[in-house]
Amino acid sequence: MRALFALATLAAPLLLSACGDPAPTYIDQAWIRLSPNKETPSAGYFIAHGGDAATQLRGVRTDYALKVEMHESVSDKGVMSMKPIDSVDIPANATVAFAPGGKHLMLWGVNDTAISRGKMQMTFLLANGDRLLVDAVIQKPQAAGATPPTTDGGATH
Ligand SMILES: [Cu+2]
Repeated sequence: MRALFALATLAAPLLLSACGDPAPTYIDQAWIRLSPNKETPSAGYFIAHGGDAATQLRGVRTDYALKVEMHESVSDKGVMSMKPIDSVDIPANATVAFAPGGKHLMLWGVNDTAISRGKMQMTFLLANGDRLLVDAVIQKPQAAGATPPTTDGGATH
């Protein structure tokens, strides 16, 4: 009887120490497809990796654009359109992709300094209170004047 009691008290600390550090949610592969003109918004993409606990992405902020929104592309009877979304579920241990044709960020007024640097820092706000700082690579549009030179014009001399 006494031996059994001793065993029970020994077991308690072992149970407590079994909890490790939970894996956090994180973001990677963030990039921005820069709009060819300043009047139309640019699009942002990334991958969210869920940690051990499910959470939600509640918004994205940056000092390097005037406004950022989360959007979802939807197809209604074959017509593509997009609508703003307030939050996105990030299930535990799952990945959620913001990718062309699906969920994406819209960024208005991307800052010239960020464009010349080729990247901008963004802050991802999670429902669990975490704020994740991520550098997004800015991909510039293909040069608009990339048409073949016409100096010869194909004419024969
Ligand atoms: Cu959009």
